[in-house]
Amino acid sequence: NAHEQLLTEKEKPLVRQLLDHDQGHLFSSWPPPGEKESEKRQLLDQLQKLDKDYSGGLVAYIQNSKRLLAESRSGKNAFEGFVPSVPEGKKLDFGSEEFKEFEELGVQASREAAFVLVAGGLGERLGYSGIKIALPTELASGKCFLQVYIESILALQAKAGGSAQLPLAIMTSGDTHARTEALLQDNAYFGMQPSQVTLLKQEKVACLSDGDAHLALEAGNPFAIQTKPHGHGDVHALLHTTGLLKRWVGAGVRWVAFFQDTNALVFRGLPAALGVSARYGYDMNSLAVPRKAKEAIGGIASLQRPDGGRLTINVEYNLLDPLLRANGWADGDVNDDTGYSPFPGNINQLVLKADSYAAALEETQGIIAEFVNPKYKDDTRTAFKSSTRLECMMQDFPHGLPPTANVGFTVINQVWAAYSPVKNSPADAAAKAAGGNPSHSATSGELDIYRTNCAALRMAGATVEGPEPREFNGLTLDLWPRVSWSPFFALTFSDLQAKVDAAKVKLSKDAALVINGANVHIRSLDLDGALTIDAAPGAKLVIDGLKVQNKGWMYHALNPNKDSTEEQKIRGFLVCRKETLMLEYPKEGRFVYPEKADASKEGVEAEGAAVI
Ligand code: UGB
Repeated sequence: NAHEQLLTEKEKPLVRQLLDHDQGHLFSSWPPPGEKESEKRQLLDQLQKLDKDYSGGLVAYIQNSKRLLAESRSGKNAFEGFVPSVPEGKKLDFGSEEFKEFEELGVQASREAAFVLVAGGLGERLGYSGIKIALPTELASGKCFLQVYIESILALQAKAGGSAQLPLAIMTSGDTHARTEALLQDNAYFGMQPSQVTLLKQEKVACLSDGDAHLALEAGNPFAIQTKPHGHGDVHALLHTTGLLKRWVGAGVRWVAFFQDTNALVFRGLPAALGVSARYGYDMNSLAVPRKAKEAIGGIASLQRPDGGRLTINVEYNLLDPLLRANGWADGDVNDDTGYSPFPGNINQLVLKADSYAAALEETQGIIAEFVNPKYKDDTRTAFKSSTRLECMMQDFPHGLPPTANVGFTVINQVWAAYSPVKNSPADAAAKAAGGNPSHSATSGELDIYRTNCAALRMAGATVEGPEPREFNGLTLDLWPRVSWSPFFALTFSDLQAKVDAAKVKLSKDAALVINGANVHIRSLDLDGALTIDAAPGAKLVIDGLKVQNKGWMYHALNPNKDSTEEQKIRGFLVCRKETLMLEYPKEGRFVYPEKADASKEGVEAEGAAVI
């Protein structure tokens, strides 16, 4: 009461509610009016912000915390009473006729798609100080993740035809927001219209100091509440509270595709997954990977709920084995005769049906399946070792859907084709590899792009030599010819087949080939060295009868005694460009390279070649 005059009219009900919800400790150590007024104002401002940033407000946060903390104390298992079975979904072989058919369906469906990139996480686990979407996907082209994603969406937009500009939302956080904005602005949005892109900034939530959901004050500062990230599940609440999803639906969006910050290969699988969603009308479709039993990724399972309803959802790997054993799977989480777990691996790349998604968010206010994970001091499960907070994960969205929802998955059987994220530092990656797990490092992320491109070329009929095993940062991985092409050149497998007469293409084991240009056609190429091709959108270039032999590019393991950049350190190598044939066509026109003797008759010009 003594501080009533300090409160604005808006703050009064909030403070009253907080007192009613047992949060008196926030104000109990306040000195008398007139003392530390600016510190008190800071706390009041922060409370207002926490109230505004949580869908439902701070009191709802405290109520949700009390409920979840009580469940946690009683040891309730999130899947208690649920009976698991193998879910239904589509399994596709990368590059097969069926895969191409679904890619084509997906391209059509993408006319009515919007895209969401969750990029609020920092690269601490990776040993990188910048934002992860600014990292080069591979050093051959040097394109960063954000550029690859945006070019993929623009390529889909161009392929789908029509006048629609496909929208992209990027979820950022306090850690990544300013740098994401700067990356877009410094690079002219990588070709997108700025109006196509919406940044949604996630905010941190209040920490809780005990099982009664008392908000935790900073140690040594009774005027500040501790905060921590709420998790990537925030993306649902943000799409709801900003009204963005509703606007998209109003503008005709039917599908919303989500992806993570560092998987450069996601668009090798996403068009097919969009096609599967469109064909089967899935409310939610997870692009998934074959999962080895006990691998440390969640498994997607179909669960019979105690109320008889059905839920198809990711079950984290530590919960899957006990859940299976408790339900008659005597051996728990084991491979079947395909050599993989029957439960596909979750990789958090999701396609949601926009109208049922919007209805679910309306129903839940976007707060879906929060959980709390306190580290208890002892078995009484009362005191915490350190403060905790509520968290949420985007893949838990099916909890927000009705039991009748149509939830499935799309697995690309070739695990390398659509998933190789860059998550782990060199030391953690080496430890994972030693344990027989995928290393998911900057090294494997880059080498897997070359591998996928070479595999696709081989499947199309090209002769691709290699690979050669190499050791970088203590990981022994296959180094394939360094092939990189822009999504405008080829987004789908059919594009690649249309652009390359693969039977007449040969790459030596150390070849490097970088292609930028929507209208480049390779009729025949024998490459033993390095070739880069840059053709402007209006330049139509045909490569026909080209034989390249030059010193090319060397991928050298880093010398620990020499200076290297962070980008080089996390991959363990650098590229030494000795000699490159560079073909550059910045102007409109029709070109053939090498120039034919009768070029003038064909009305084509040859220019733009330089050897550097
Ligand atoms: N992210 C945010 O945008 N905000 C946040 O608060 C946190 C993260 P991580 P994680 O690919 O195999 C996920 O840290 O959470 C973004 C799935 O939960 O890279 O450990 C962040 O920027 C797991 O089931 O991954 O694990 C990034 O883009 C499995 O699928 C994304 O969220 C695993 O990914 C993921 O964050 C996987």
